[in-house]
Amino acid sequence: ELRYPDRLNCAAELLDGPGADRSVFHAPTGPTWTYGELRARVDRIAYLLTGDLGVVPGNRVLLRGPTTPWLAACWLAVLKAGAVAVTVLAQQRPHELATICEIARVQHALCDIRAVDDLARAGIPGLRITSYGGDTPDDLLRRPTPATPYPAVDTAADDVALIAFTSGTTGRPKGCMHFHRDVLAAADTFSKHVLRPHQDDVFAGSPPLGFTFGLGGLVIFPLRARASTLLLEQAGPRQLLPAIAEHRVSVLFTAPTAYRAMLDALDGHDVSSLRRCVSAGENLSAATWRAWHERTGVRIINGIGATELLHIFISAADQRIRPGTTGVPVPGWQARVQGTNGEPVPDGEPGLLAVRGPIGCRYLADLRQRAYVRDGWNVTGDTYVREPDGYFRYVSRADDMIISAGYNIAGPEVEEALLRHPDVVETAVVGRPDEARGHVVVAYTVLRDGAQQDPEALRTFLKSELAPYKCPREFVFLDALPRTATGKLQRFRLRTASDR
Ligand code: 3SK
Repeated sequence: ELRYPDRLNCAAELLDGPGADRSVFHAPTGPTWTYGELRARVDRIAYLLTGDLGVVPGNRVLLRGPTTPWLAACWLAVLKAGAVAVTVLAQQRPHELATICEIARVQHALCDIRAVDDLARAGIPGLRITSYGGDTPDDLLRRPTPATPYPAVDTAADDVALIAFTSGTTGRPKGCMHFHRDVLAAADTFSKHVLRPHQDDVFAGSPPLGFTFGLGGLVIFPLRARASTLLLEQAGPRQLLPAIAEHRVSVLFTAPTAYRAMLDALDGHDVSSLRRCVSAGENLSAATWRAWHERTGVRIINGIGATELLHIFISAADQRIRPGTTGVPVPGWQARVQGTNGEPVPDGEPGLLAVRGPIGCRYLADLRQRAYVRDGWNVTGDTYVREPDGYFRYVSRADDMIISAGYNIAGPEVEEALLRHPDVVETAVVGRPDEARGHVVVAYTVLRDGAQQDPEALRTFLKSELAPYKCPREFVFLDALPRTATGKLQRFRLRTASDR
């Protein structure tokens, strides 16, 4: 069981420690920061927050900008000053930002100068925006501050440190509140027991810091391990591959789609520095796992996490990894598969995934809390099978099940089979309402450049991989699949397209 002192400021915990001259942040442009430099910059920002800007403990501070060392420093400073960080995604548009500020009652924002216009355009009543990274004298980073260390605000372990917003794949955003102790608990469970980083590791990856997958993988975990991290503003597969070689990245966080795209572009890139590769955000197919292993020798650590629970709670490491499954509960977490009323579901049969552990879902002023937390278990909205030996295998999001002519068909299972076809880059399989069958299976598919759009060839291929009733009746070829700002597939948009 994890135990933390009653009074705890997680930013101070992450920043303080030996080795002030060790590297912490690398960026493609600009010098590497040491832990000592980071601490001094965080202290300057914390002084400004609680001085010039009038922030008091408990105030919510919106953070917006590309992934840079300064954004990470602002996040740490907000927490060190006892305020609450509300980190948003660069892609979020003015009306979404306004909703988030309304729900979280945000009154202050620290914003990269390059992202200020959108935020200002949102016209959020009472919001004081302070920019950083510009060259005017009122820029956050140009103001004078005391040279002495900033004493961290004496927060309680269960004071709120951050509010992470999730829109899921649809609906009004929900703010998930996380405590100071939760930040350390995410590191002291998944990172400590599954990832097991060491001080010489260099972390990098694609998820933005506004997504807790990125916040954990690119800031919290490396700092907790006194390792360093490469913060990339542009972190698509085309930027990641050369960056891995140049900075000798050893721990990579990204999503299955990026692993597939990197496989296509791997030739000529040196990825021999990689020691750990983590995949989350979406289900990782066994085909992608095997292809990555074959080409790089690295066994991808698959995982499932949730913004509600901060980070990953089911995963597996090293020889315990079983391709095609997510893994087992991370030490400190419990998981089970249950029915819609919480009743047990036998091993081998699909049901709803429910988990509990050191971090829980706490939506800010949102009645959907009652659906997510039932009898002390967090019901994540994923359908899973628990295998008799305790491994958890992803089936679908609870609403991705297609019922066609009385058969239950899991869209992701059909997708996994289609992805084994050499011409298929991405695919999403959904149900289209149909009078005779209830639903029919439709596959929205992105093909490799130059590949022929041949539904019959794909159907013939699938019939050798799957029971015929699971094979799509229809194929729709697209240039790209609709995704949320955090890269999650928006199946509902395809479903609505299918309804027409
Ligand atoms: O989507 C996930 O699997 C995830 C993983 C880590 C942290 C947060 C999330 C949503």
